[in-house]
Amino acid sequence: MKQKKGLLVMAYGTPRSLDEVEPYYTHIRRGRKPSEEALQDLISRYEAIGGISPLAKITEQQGENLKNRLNERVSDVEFDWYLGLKHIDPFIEDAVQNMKNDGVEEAYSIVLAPHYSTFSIKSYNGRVQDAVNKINGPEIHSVESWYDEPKFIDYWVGQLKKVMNDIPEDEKACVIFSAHSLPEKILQYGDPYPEQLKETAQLIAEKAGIKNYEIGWQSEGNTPDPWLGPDVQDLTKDLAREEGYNAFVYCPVGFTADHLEVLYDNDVECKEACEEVGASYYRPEMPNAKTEFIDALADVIIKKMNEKS
Ligand code: FEC
Repeated sequence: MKQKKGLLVMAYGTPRSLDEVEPYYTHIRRGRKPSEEALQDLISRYEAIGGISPLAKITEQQGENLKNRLNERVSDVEFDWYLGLKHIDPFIEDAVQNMKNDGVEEAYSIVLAPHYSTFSIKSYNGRVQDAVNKINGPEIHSVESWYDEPKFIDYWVGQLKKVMNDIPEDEKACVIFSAHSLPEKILQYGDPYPEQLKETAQLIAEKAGIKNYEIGWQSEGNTPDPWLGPDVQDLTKDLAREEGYNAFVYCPVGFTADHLEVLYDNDVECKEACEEVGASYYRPEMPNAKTEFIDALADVIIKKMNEKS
């Protein structure tokens, strides 16, 4: 008989309607309501990408497909999957409680973001362990990062090569690899986030045979403290003016899905920066729930299972 195990798939979460934008934004701001101006600004960004983010649907498909792929590949285990979100229900704590209610004794968890930071993965995994301790819940083994997972690198190599092949010969292109910016203070604590992004970029660039590439940070928050830079839009303008690039290929490898930070911050704002300097804009497709990417995540979970045994 197959052993039953839980699979906790965690992601950022997104409002499912414009009415949910305010509570969602308040949660991101750790309980402080945004000003009316900031709220309207966020609503207008959702409107610009079609009214609402496709992220909720994509996260659901990623979790479902990962569970199915693991059940195909691991013959003696049957996984049930649970969705745990950072900033909207079902929250991470709800997922841990649901596992406990269903009698799950052992589970694996993964965040749908590749790079480890105290601000991101550490806080997801910390919430998992706090919830487990509180309800004496299932034993949960949490993945910390998967930024160099070979099939994940291969996914981006494939997409990048497709885009590079279509760039006309008279365009001098630069690839910009990026992740979500974080407050610069993470550097004081030796946070591995910037190094991991650098490594992801190097691995993809080497395998795709890309010489002209840079690393940038995007989507920085609206707070007075300094954030990791260079910001991708400033970088675009500086590189066009100083190095003569007239095409930019954006690879937001810190994210896995089409959502606001990609559909707006890249496809609207970076595109505007390109237009300002007369350069062409390109962006490879995001992993979403594509088979090759889901298989990479299955590898990550299987490695975690082997680590334990
Ligand atoms: O709805 C959607 O489609 C977009 C979802 C979304 C994703 C996402 C990923 C990350 N964030 C990270 C860090 C921060 C920090 C702040 C912050 C603020 C926001 C706001 C929205 C938002 N984030 Fe986000 N992020 C997404 C959405 N994020 C909306 C608030 C408005 C704004 O600033 O634009 C600043 C919080 C503060 O005020 O103190 C920090 C990181 C990731 C990638 C890892 C992950 O997915 O967890 C890191 C998707």
